[in-house]
Parts: sequence; structure tokens; C-alpha cells
Amino acid sequence: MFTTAIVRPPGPGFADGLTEANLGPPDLDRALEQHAAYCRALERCGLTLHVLPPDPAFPDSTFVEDTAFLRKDRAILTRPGAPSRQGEVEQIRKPLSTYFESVAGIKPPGTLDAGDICDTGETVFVGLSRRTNEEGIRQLSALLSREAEVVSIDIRGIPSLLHLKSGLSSVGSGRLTVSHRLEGITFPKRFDLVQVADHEEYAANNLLINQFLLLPSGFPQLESVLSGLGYQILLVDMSEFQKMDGGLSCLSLRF
Ligand code: CIR
Repeated sequence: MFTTAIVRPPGPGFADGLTEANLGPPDLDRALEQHAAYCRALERCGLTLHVLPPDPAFPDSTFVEDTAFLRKDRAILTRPGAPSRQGEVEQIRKPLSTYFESVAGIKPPGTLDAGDICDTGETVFVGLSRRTNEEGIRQLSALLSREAEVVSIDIRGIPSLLHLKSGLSSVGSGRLTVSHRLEGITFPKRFDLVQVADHEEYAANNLLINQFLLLPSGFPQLESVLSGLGYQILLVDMSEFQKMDGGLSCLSLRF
């Protein structure tokens, strides 16, 4: 069970963040409304929110998920691959230290964005991406060696896939939602794959929290498949975050 989430609303410079989405500039007021609705959905899942103040110095800092990987009783601070985002990590250390006794970290020359980490429990898939390098994955594997198998997936040659989780989510019980962009990847047979239609690929990033599955709104095909599988779905409008290459999961750190 998750009990808590760290979130950070977008700040005034939100539109200055990194993006290759080509969907036009985001509307900050709308992003703030969407963020507030996202927070309400997390609360509906039973989570208590720890809300950090927006930080104008870091336009991408609303995407808190990328700065840390959290598991049971341990936290691992990442080292984002984009230099403009590396300063976000120190700001997450303090709040995490209030919840976790052990806070480890990825060290140079390793880089790791937690958006590249898809945790299924015993197996942790990690994207070798334009943000996460081999050394970052090696350090993560060493830190997790006693508790999980780390499987690296090379996504560097896949266009328009920023992070592994932009195209892959674990929705519990060994089930994964998978974007067509990952079709060349072979997953271990024990996983049950739910393929996400090409025109709905953004929804391959979703979030299972306790009894609910948070899904971006506007993707009816996947919504119908997942509700048919018995998931209780909460829809969240993510349009302004999508414009900044952000997936639904990246707006929170859950534990
Ligand atoms: C970036 O390019 O770093 C941000 N604009 C978006 C990060 C999204 N992170 C995620 O989906 N985990």
C-alpha cells in the first residue's frame, strides 16, 4: 500500500522546460488546474500529499518522479541526464530524509532519470536512454542487488521515447502496458502484455496506486481494455504536461 506522495506544482517558467513534443507551448493556468486535479486523484487513492513549493529556477521540477527511485524502506536519489535538471535532486534529498532512513545516490559519471525505471517488484526494467547511461544502470543494479533483478532495455534508437516509462508501465500482477514503440523488445514470458494502440501511446504511461489505476484522459481504447480487466480507473487530464514531454507518473513520487 502507498500512503504518501511528494508533488510539486509547475512554476512560472514551466514553458521553459525541456521538450521535443512539438505540441505547442503549455498554458500555465491550465497546467496548475490539471496539477490540482491530479493531486485530488492521488488523495482519492488514499495518499497524504507532501507538496513542495514551485521552483522557478528549475522549470522541469514539477516532474519530481525523475529525481528519486523509491522502494519499500529505501530511497535512491538519481542523477538526471539533462544538466539543467541535476540541481533538482538536492531539493528532494531533504523531504525524502524525513521519511527514509537510508537515502543513497547515483554518482558521476552515472546518469539515471527515474522515468527510465519501471518497477514490477522482483524485476526492475531500466531504460538505457538519452538520459540514463550504462554506469547509472550499473550503480542502480549494485544498490538493488539483494532485492531485485535489474533488466536493462536499450531505447536509445527509439524515436520519440524520452524515458522507458513513456512507453511502459507496470499495472500489477505481472501485467505491463506497452507502447508499440517497444515492439522489438522481448519481455520475459511471465509478463502479461497489454498492447497500447499507436494513436494512444501516451497512455502507456499510467499509474497503479492502491486500488485505483490513474490513466490520462482521452484514450478510450486502453481505458476500455483496462476496465474490462477489472481496474478501477481514475482519469486525469494531462494535456499541458504532455506538451512538456511529461507522463502521468512523473508528477509524483509515491511510497
Ligand atoms: C524533461 O524533458 O526532462 C521534462 N520536460 C519531462 C520529464 C518527464 N518525466 C517523466 O515522464 N518521467
